[in-house]
Amino acid sequence: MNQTFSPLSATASSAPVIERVETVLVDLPTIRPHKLSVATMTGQTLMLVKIYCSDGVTGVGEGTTIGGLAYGGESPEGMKLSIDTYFAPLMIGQDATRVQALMARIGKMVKENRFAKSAVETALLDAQGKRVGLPISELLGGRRRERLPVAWTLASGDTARDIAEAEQMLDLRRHRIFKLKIGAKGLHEDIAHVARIKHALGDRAAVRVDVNMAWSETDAAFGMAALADAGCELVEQPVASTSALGRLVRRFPVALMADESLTGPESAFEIARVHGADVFAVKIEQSGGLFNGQRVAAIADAAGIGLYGGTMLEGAVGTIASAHLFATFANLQWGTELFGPLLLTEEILRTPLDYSDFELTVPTGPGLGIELDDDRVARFARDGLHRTIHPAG
Ligand code: MUC
Ligand code: MG
Repeated sequence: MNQTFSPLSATASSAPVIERVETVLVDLPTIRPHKLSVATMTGQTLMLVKIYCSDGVTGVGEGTTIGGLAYGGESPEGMKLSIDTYFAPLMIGQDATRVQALMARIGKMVKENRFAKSAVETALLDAQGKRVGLPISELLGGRRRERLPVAWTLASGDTARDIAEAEQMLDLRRHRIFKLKIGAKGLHEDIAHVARIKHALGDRAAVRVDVNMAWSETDAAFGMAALADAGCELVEQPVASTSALGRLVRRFPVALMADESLTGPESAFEIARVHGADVFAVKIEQSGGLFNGQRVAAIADAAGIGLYGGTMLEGAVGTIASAHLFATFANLQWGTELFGPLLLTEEILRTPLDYSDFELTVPTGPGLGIELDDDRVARFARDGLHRTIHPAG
């Protein structure tokens, strides 16, 4: 009775162990300013974590945020500090093959820190996949699709420029689903912006909006009705409060998607319980890792809630970790927005990702199935503190 079961103590002595954990901040410029209601980004900081194991296998994971601390409670700098100071000592010497058990060990000693946990879990899964010769999607139960539809976010802050950008994406056959970032300007101005873009694109493209919680409930009631009239098919997180989402859902002929309210399985269950959304934007970082992302998807499926593969504007590593997860979902009714690497000016992979015919190909190699270009990473690694994020306005 007093004997506690420790999965880690069952480890065979020959099992590979974690020898070293390294973190680095990589600052990359964006191709244009990316304007959200919470911040304007002119660059993105990738927090990369590399795990070195005693069998010579290494794994890589990534954490990002949006606008530093403007989106949530974690920052790339904070993730680096947490991993270096608190995660790494819990990991060194532990069996590298028992990913869930090791994440549970970390979970006991580290509360919250969902983004950092996602980065570390990704690195452990990458290493384990390489070790056993399987892509991460297969470690997660097996992929159901090889390619994922990818939306693009129009967020230049200028309607004519957004229309030109959308036309270019259609011509290139890169994207035909567009998410518009609104909420920074007045309600009427925002609605007119969306209506102009939808009018210009017509049936050639789907138009959705993300308000990033900027509206009051009254604004949202007016706004959702007007957006539905303008031909917008989905409104993402118009308000901050989950109960307000529940009061807005199904009142207007436009789907309502939860994003910021969704912080892992517990919140997913709560939103499902109050029927607070039509769609969940699942993000590996917001969920606290890939396994938790699977749990969120299972809750959505059970509740009849649609699924969308979300992004925290990750670079290639976080994007492909997300892609492996989304490839396993039974339902992915609303596609994905895994365009993060395309928003950055610099390539950090040896072989670039395959974005073609409106979709992203999920790599088939072991682990993540991608290879970092270490020289490129070193070139953009932070040396001193760069300011890559500018406040909204
Ligand atoms: C968000 O809130 O969804 C996703 C796409 C994008 O442009 O920003 C993110 C964050
Ligand atoms: Mg969002």
